[in-house]
Formats: sequence, C-alpha cells, structure tokens
Amino acid sequence: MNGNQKLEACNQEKQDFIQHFSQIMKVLTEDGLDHPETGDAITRLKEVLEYNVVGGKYNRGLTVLQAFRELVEPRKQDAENLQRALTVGWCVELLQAFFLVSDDIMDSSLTRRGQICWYQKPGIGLDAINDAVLLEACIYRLLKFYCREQPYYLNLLELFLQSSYQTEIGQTLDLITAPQGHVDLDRYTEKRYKSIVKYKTAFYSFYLPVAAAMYMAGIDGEKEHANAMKILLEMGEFFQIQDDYLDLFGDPSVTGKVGTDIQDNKCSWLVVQCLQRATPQQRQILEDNYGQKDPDKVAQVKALYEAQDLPAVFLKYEEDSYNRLKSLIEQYSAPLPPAIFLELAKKIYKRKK
Ligand code: GPP
Ligand code: MG
Ligand code: MG
Ligand code: MG
Repeated sequence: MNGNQKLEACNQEKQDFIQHFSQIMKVLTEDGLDHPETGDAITRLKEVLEYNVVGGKYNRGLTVLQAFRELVEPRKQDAENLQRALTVGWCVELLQAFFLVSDDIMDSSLTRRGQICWYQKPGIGLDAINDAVLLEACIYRLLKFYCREQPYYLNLLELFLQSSYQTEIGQTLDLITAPQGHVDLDRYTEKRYKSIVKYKTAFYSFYLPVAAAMYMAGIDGEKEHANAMKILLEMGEFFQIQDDYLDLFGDPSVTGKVGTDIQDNKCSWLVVQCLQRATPQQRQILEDNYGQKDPDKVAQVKALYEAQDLPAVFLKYEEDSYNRLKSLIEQYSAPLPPAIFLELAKKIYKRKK
C-alpha cells in the first residue's frame, strides 16, 4: 500500500468504527427504555453516552481494530469477529470516557473535546460521578453481550479490570503528589513522574488496546505480552509527556481542553524539567507561584518555562524519544508485526491534540 491508500484505509476503518456506535447504543439501551421501572434511567444513560463517549480522536478504540486486523488470520476475520473487535474498541473508549468524566471533576477542568466538561453542565454537577460509574458498567455489559462465548472472554475481563486498577493507582499517585494548597517542590522528581504516568496513562491507553487484540487473536503467552508491554509503556510515557506539554503550550481550540496543571499543583513533565534547570531564584519563582488559581501567578510560571526554553527542550525530547521507540520496536516487536507499533507511533508523534 502507498501512503494515500494507507490513509484511505485508515479513514475507512474510522468510519466503520464510528458507524458501529449506533449498534453499541442499541444494545446498551434497547431492553431498558420501555421498562416501567428503569426507563428514565436509561434515557439518562443515553444522554451520558452521547455527550461523553463520542467526539474524541478514537485512537485507543481504533488501535484494537487495527491490531485485530494485523493479528487475526484473514479467514477468521468474518463479520461476527469484526463486530467483536469493533465492540472491544468501543469498550476501551467507554473506559476512557469513565476516566475522563471523573478526572475532569478531580482536576477542576472546564472543557473537554471542545465542549464544557460534563460535570460543569448546569444541573449535572456531582451527579456526574454516578454517570461515570455507569459508563464503566457498560463495558462489562457489552463484553458479556458480544464475547461471552469466546475462549478469550475471561482474558478480556481480567485485562479490563487490571487496566482499570492500574489507572486508578496512577491517578492516586497523581493526586497525592499534588495536594491542594501545599507546594512541596521536592516531590517533583523524574522518578515519581515516571511512576505516575506509567500507571495513570500508559497501561490503559497503549497496552490495553493492543493486548485486547492479542487475546482475541489467541495470543496469550506471558513473554509475548511482556514484550509488547515494553514498547507500549514507553509509548505511553511519551504520550503523557506530550499531554503535559500541550496542557500549557497547546492550542485549546485544537486540543479541545483548557490546561489546569499549574493551578492544580501537578507533577507535570514541565515542572520536573524546570526544577532540574532552575537557579535558586527561579526555584523561588515556583515556590511563590505554583499551584494557585491566580492567572497572574500562572503566567509567571509560564514565563519561567519560556525563559528556560522548555518548548525547545520538549522538541528535542520528542526527537530522541521517537528514535528510542524505533529501536525498542526492532528489539521487542517479534513475533508481532512491527507495523502495529510503528503505525501507532506515527499517529502520536508530533501530535497537536
Ligand atoms: C490523564 O491525566 C490521566 C487520566 C485521564 C486517567 C484518569 C484516571 C482516573 C482513575 C479517573 P490528565 O489529567 O493529564 O488528563 P487530561 O489532560 O486529559 O485532563
Ligand atoms: Mg485532567
Ligand atoms: Mg488528571
Ligand atoms: Mg493533562
């Protein structure tokens, strides 16, 4: 395939994926809507799904589909198995929606995917917590409906549960490293940073979708999974570093979200880099301005990052990381086709959103 044909195939795959959502909706809501006791709740669930599951980039969901196509032998890619792959892709998107609705409350965020955060909508507020939990429950209803009879069903269940636990542990580290109203710059180490992002982002965003496709293809060996994980966790770390960079230096009209990391006292890649380069005076600027809502203080922190040329440091890091990733792929992709990882890397490298 040449570049254009590949792009066409990718677009087609995305269209197929988006189209499958109406079937997901139907399965999740059909036998509840007319139910006299729970019909109203299902109407609410419908709104929650439409507002929070649709409208992202679908990178995670599409990864399941693409890895499935690369790993499963063509004669087993019949309509039913493809439907299952599409569904498991949507399950990853549902997990993501569950995390994002919750994360936006914890981070006091304002916007997501170019719209107001769900909990910020008038009349929603903290009821959004229950909506998030409902989104999570939908994952397991779908897996049961579509995959119950499959030999990989238990592997998928355990994978989703394990990935959720790891992400929640990562979110815990993220939150306790950023207590409100208490700045302690000593906490922002490279080591702590790596632990946070490995757990809060890399497992569910990169290992989960590829591992799900591996299980569906009958690849369940420990060694195979450990090798894939090695590459995918590295990719996940890089992805979260980009997220931290874009939080401050991205264009909100492109990322669809307004950054909050400085205000929230977060152990962001930027503050870790800043501290590694800071003079005692610069460190004092952070002491005085980090972790506070005041827009002037946020601007002072940003000015400090710019004085240290952190955007250039990031660009350099992005280059190095991509090269490191390519050699990891050479080393660890077998027996999986390297294309699975290379295509994924291409999608995230130099991303603006
Ligand atoms: C990304 O952090 C991590 C998550 C979205 C996982 C949340 C996990 C939970 C258990 C709720 P982030 O806050 O930097 O993401 P964003 O920039 O998209 O808000
Ligand atoms: Mg957040
Ligand atoms: Mg967060
Ligand atoms: Mg972020």
